[in-house]
Amino acid sequence: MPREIVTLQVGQCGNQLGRAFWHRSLHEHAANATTSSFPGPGGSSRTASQFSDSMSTFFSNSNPPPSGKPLAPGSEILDLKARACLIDTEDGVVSETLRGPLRDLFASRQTLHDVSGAGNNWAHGYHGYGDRYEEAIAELVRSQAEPCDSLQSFFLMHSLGGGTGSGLGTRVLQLLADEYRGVYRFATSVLPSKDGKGGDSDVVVAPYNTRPQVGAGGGFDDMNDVVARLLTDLTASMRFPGQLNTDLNEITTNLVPFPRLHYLVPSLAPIKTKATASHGSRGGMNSAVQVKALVRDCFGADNCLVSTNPIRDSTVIACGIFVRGKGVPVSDVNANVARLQNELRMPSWNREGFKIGLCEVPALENNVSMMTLSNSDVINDVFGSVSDRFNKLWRRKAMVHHYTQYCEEAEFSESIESLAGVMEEYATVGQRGRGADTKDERIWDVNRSGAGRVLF
Ligand SMILES: Nc1nc2c(ncn2[C@@H]2O[C@H](COP(=O)(O)OP(=O)(O)OP(=O)(O)O)[C@@H](O)[C@H]2O)c(=O)[nH]1
Ligand SMILES: [Mg+2]
Repeated sequence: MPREIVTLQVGQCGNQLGRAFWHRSLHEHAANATTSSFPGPGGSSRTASQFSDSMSTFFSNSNPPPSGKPLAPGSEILDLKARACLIDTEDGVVSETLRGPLRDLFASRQTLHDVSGAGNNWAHGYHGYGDRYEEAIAELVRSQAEPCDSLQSFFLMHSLGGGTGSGLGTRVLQLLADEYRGVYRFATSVLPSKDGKGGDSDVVVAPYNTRPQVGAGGGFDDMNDVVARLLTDLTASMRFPGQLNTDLNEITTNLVPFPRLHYLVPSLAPIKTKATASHGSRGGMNSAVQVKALVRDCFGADNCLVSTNPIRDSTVIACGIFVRGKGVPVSDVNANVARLQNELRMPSWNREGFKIGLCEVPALENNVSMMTLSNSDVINDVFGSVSDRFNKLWRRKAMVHHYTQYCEEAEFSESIESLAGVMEEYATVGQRGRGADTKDERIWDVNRSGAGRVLF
């Protein structure tokens, strides 16, 4: 039986990502819906869509108000609601969601918003709004978590460039860690682009907002849809049948060998956005050739959702490979894993560090598709660039006075140390992957209640 996931979307980007995500997951479930007979008026029978087990991961179903009685899987879909909390310190984006095409999925009691925003200031989001709304957010989360039979995980969607998603989002992650110890947290974090081009050139202080967390042109819609696909693919094999089912706990356990090294870099193949939907079909290829081509794409630079060097040139500490499509043989995937074990640089203690998921239900646009999540030292490219941009401002103490209205200057130094520590740990594991065969006992030190974080 699938287990529930509660989604928290924080700030503008988080809420816009959330919209794309709910739109996609609704369509995906509609495309795979089953119908059943339900009692109609006067003892008659009628057919209607059934609230399935697989839908219950992301959605709840209940009798319409005033009864509001929760309905179990197998019931007729009556009042379908997303298991979600919509949080922002401005009201524009959340209100738009509540007026838009997805409005029936959210009750207003699932939302929490203020009016004036955190003004692109991490400290304002974390300390100012965090202190003010901590209790209310805890209550909001409880209202979604308590009705779950077996809560598996929290999804957090946010950006790291502004003030609310990054600051208040961090606060939310801490709250979840404190209050739901055994429940995994999976954060989808949109990073400011490296070169300041694209949508985030508006946020000069983005490096300040990004740094404390880690101790693109083309418009947001396409990008948000790619993120939505990633999250539906990530959970496909726990929601739908397949030859190799994986749930989020297994993914986190396998991909996060050390608690601090929990940054997972995603790749998708094919990457099909609305703009490119008519290109790139691989119809007609046999499965073995197709899977090999998808693997090649995922480990190259073009299909990686973070702009870095190709994954295949990095040290890969652990990797998840998730395939969606009907009738893809496990042997085709295993053959590629065997090849990757030889080709990739991996630490000697974790050559087996692949987690595979195989889901029979294809993604919406493609008959066969693949997503990979790599825990790799390639992430140091990204952290290094955030660091450089941070230091350019920090050396002159530029903009710091905006932050010290809400926090001590010492927090800056602590976050610098924290990020340097993570980078060093990645570099050390990466070096070991490059040669020295070191027996590292810490592989067993898996942080069972740890968080995974997918970066874009
Ligand atoms: N991918 C993507 N990025 C977005 C979206 N909206 C904003 N961003 C990026 O997010 C960063 C700004 O963060 P926002 O999410 O707007 O800020 P916020 O969390 O609402 O915080 P404040 O407005 O400062 O209170 C910039 O880097 C933007 O480019 C979106 O819908 N998709
Ligand atoms: Mg905002």
